[in-house]
Amino acid sequence: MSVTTRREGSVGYVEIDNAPVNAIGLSVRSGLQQAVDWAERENLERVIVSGKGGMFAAGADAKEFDSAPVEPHLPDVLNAIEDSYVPWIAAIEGVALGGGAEIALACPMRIMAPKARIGFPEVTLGVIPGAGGTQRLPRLIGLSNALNAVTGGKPLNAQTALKMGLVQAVKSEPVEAAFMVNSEALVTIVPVSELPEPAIDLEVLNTARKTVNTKQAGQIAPLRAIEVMEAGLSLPFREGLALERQAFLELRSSDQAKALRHIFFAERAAKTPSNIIAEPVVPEHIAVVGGGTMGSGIAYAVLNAGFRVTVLETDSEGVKRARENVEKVVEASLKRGLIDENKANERRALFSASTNYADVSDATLAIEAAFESMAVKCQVFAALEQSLPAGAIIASNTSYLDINEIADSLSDPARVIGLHFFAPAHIMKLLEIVRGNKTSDIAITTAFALAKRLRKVPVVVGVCDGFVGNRILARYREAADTLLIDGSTPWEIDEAMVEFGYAMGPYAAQDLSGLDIAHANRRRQDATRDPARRYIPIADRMVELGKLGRKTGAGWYRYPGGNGRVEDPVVADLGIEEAHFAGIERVEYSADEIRERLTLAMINEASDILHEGIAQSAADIDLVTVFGYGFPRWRGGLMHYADTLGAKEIVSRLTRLGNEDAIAWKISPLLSHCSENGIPLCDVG
Ligand code: 3H9
Repeated sequence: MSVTTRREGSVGYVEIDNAPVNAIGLSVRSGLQQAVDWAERENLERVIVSGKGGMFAAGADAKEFDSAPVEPHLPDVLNAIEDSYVPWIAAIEGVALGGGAEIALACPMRIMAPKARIGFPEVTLGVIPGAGGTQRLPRLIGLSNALNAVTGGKPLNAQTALKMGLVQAVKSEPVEAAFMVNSEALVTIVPVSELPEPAIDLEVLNTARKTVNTKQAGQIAPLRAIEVMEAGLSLPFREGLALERQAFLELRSSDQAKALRHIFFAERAAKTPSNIIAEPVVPEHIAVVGGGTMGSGIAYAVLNAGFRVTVLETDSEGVKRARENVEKVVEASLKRGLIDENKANERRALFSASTNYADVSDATLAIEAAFESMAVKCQVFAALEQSLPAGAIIASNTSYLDINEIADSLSDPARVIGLHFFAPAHIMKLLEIVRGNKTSDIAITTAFALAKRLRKVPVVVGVCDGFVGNRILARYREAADTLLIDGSTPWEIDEAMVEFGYAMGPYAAQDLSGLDIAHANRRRQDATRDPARRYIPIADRMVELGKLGRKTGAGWYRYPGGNGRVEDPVVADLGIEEAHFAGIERVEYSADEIRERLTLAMINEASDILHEGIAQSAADIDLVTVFGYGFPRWRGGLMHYADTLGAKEIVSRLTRLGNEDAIAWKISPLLSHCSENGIPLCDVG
């Protein structure tokens, strides 16, 4: 049974019991409907509803969203709860999200545990609250608060919920508190649906729309939520509810909702390694080699998860810099309210920096984040092998270098693995776990265990230049640079990709990370680059001119006074000049053509990556592109997006582009295979 009932005197106790998160699927809906009938049959004074396992309910079961809705529908069940002459009390522990929060709204009384959270995250799954949330919430907490809660999707803590009037009480034992409630007082509470609807406030509605258009550009659900909530302000409750239901069902089967569900479940599935069973090493003390920006970010991420950390540096200057860098991140986190002074001190207490490898002799995991040079890395790994206990895992944070070569420099290459963090390491969720030829299963499961503690999204990748993410990025940039010389400006390209859903285009992003990094990579690749492949020299010219990005005040854009960016005619001229030198007649590309070329370039490269076994599945590539490279989540990741085009269509467009440049647009064998056999890319792997 997914819902259990029991009677205690004149009080009924209803418990949602659907592990692991009490998702509200058919059996829970039916169980709740039966509980309403049971409470009336038993002539109970009141009913207390809560969730088993310290969790109220995580919302509708999103796994059911791919099939047709089956009765009883949640809005009807909740109306039955609200209309019942037996009043219900929601006793909320853990989370009450989406449909879970809507159950609570149907109860005349809501009591919340101090650490519980309540919220409406439906838009993060591409839908809107579909069981009365858009209609009851404004009546209960006012239009502005309701719009923020529904369009933002962020759950609220107990104190905020209490202040807003979303719950009536916060109690450490909500179920016990509910048993103490006076039933007579309970029946006098006006049901939420009968509260007067708030007045139409155009200013509040316009502000909500504006916020959505800037923060969630391209997403349809938040705007639809505003529309439905606005309509509800001048409609009787039941009519508003019908409108909400219609919008919910439409959105549920939309491409965006499918894409967001795909990413939601892919993220969860990624938490455990497939086909590997090995006891992970459980580190207490972690060594981080290198206290630069990346090393200190990694150190802070690891401190955040409660590990003791020692950063190793080469000299006392380095130690000082590492201390300052970590302290900077602690201060920034304090300032942003992510941690309080106590938590900051906990992190400071767990942190040390040293030049002495003997200080990490008990560390069972080391993460090297030293200079990107094979010689430096091999030296560091040799020193770590000497100092760490046997069996300790030694990881490199290299973005490009060959993990196999590093591993082969040690007597036990099985303990070597790549852990590719993304800057800022304590914020970015992606962790590429690089599996070398000889990496042990223990090293892999240790990496997964670490990712879990750090709340990162782990993706296993194979060894190649750039692994999965940077290899796709390199092709994206190459395709963009080709447009730059053949006819476009950086701002036209950026704008086209922002319209596609990226928070920033490739050139604004490069200005942020610095043009020197990509430049160093190009120099490293000089020796192995196919001489027949077109090489675009504009980025090299930028570096020659000292335009390295924001840090030098100018890159693809100029940043006068270090702030707002402006287009730079010198950069536009560079494209024209280089085209002239190369004898290219420039053409104008529309935003659609720009988007087509850049996305196809990435899809083609990603297909090769999958074909070569560097990525284990298309879903893994989706996670890499969304969590590490800003690909719009609501498009479901690169390969999910590719499947919306279809392999056949992609191959036909690539064939057309291949007439311009057969090398750059050489079609991946995997795409041809999928096209010929009608297989979606997401079914590969
Ligand atoms: C909605 O409610 C619509 C209504 O308004 C209208 C209806 C008519 N469905 O995240 P975790 C699974 S829309 C199905 O790793 P945590 C998850 O896949 C819904 N399954 O745990 C995983 O399965 P597995 C609005 C779900 O402790 C397992 O539970 N609600 C759902 O890190 C554990 O999940 C939301 O958007 C679901 N709704 O975090 C809330 N939720 O073990 C979405 C979870 O097989 N959920 N699963 O991999 C969450 O935010 C987090 O899961 C939660 C727990 C905070 C609850």
